[in-house]
Amino acid sequence: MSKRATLKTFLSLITVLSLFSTTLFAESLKSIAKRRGLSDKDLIAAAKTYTPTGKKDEYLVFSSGGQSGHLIVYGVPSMRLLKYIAVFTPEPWQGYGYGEIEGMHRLKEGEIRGRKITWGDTHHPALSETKGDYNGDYVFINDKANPRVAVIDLNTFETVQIVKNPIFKSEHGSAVVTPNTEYVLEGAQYPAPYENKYVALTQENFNKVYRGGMTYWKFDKKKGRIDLKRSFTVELPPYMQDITDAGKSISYGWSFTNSVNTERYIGGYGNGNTKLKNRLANEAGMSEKDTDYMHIINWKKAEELFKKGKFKKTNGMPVISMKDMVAANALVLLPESKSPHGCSVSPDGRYIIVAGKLDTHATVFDFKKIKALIDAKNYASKDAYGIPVLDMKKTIHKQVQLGLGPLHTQFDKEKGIVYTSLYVDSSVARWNYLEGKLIEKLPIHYNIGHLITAEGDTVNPDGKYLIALNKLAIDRFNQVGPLHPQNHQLIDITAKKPMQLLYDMPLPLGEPHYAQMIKADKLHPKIRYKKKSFKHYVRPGQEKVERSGKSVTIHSTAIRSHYSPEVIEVRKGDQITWHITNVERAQDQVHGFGLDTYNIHGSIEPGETVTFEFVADKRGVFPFYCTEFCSALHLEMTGYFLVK
Ligand code: CUK
Ligand code: CUA
Repeated sequence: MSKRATLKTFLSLITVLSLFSTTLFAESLKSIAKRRGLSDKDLIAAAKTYTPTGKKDEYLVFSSGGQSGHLIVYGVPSMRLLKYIAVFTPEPWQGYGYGEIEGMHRLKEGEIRGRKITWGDTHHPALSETKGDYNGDYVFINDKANPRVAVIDLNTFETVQIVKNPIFKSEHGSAVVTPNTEYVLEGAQYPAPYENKYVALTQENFNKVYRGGMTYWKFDKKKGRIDLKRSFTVELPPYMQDITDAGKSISYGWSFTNSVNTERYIGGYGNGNTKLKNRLANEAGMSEKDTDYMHIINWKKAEELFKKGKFKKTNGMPVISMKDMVAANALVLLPESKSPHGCSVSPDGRYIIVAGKLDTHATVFDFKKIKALIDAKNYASKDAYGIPVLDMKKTIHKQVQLGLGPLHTQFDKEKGIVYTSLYVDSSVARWNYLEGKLIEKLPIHYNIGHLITAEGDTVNPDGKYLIALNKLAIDRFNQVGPLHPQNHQLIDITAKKPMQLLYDMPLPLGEPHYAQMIKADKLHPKIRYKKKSFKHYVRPGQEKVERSGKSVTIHSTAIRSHYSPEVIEVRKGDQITWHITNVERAQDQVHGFGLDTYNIHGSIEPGETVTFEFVADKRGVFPFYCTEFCSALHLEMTGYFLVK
């Protein structure tokens, strides 16, 4: 055949093949849809979320891990899980709490009053911000149960600090950052005495000694750590402070915190009485009044008071009194529909949207009006603690009927458009808060708590995707016993109308509350550690075992596929300090280190030096080995630790 004829045959063959393959593909797509019972809508949803191998996600979500005490990272739109970051809870794979000294130190740092705490109730992650936009440097997360806040460095996705609140006994409005991450906010929840003392639960004591509060943890950006010495707390009444947001742009310098139980109801079960009799149960007693209070705090002024030394220390925490805050006109209360939950500041900082769980409305407050009243000291009344109270009517921009159980709100790219979760209705409301108009509702499954949109709480929301963080899954997944996974539902919000449900993702790790969605290209995590950045870095060839009395220090290296040294002999009772440097440079070449029955496990990442400390308190022969399948000869990556 001539060259030209070959080409001709080849071309016609390609045409036939491509025709054949399109019909084949079209048919098979149809037949797959038929076989699996998929509608056209389902196929579109699949195409919008399916992410072929090797392709990356546009956004990353940092979700609280609820009672697991971890932080969960997943991608959008694929909804693929990427990482559980160990924060308040031991996690062996990452070497967090199993002998690796970094993780041990973190958990030690989180001990409260000498008690080791190995769980946390994480609710609200907060990505660090610059000028009100996520900068991708850090993420903070709170522990509601044991009032603590953690700092996670997004260079390594590792927890680098845990601070504990020395005066709160629980917290909730946290973690929240101010627009330049000047402060990380932590609001108390269940009022209690600041001191760690017994104070009988009488109404009088409750009113006088029990307290709420708002802590402003100073974040040192250079060090990447919270600076305890520059942090302070504003004393608040024993109202149950709840969700908090920081002001931005025109409301910069202020923070807003909802509350419930401004009735200061202390419960009907006291003094061993388990019968209700004439007393009300908590849920009724705490929602007797029609309104509760939003706490409006000028943290810039509080900062000035702190710097002037206008505080008293309790358990080492500087506390600025309500009296001093009121005198500085820096603490004001604003009535809001009773038992509110969400509190969200608009991207331009002007509006604060509050949704009351027991009210079908969302209220849009206008900060301009609030500020004018505060500046003029135009107050309607005072509460029992002498804190001025604003006239609610004078501060409202709009009140919009959305449905049953409105909770949290996030913002769209388009001005005025917001999304509010409706817990009781099990739906998401899309509405316009500037015009005060409900646009549409989308049913979700089921009982939504928080919802998030892409960068939806920043000065520059992206819109695009919405995720419903549902509380119940019920019948959405295969049954796995009475305890079900959580259900995060991905929703497409690019069209003006309607919203489209795209994907259900089960999350079997605690009950996440809030999450944040950040553009993936804002994150620049490292691939390997700089070996020299570790004090105990071990250079290959310089491995050794040193003894000084009962202290044995092992300087060892790990590389595919051996540890050096491989055999280590010590005496019973020796105090062991074991440094291991992973001298690998290649991406993802991680070595594990597990030691038989000593409850020691670690993760040694490329370039990293990890240190283990323990006492050789059991005699015997203990194999150690690499727990990551790092190479073909990974099983051979082992050694013996002998204790005589
Ligand atoms: S809270 Cu759980 S759904 Cu802790 Cu933000 Cu509202
Ligand atoms: Cu190193 Cu397996």
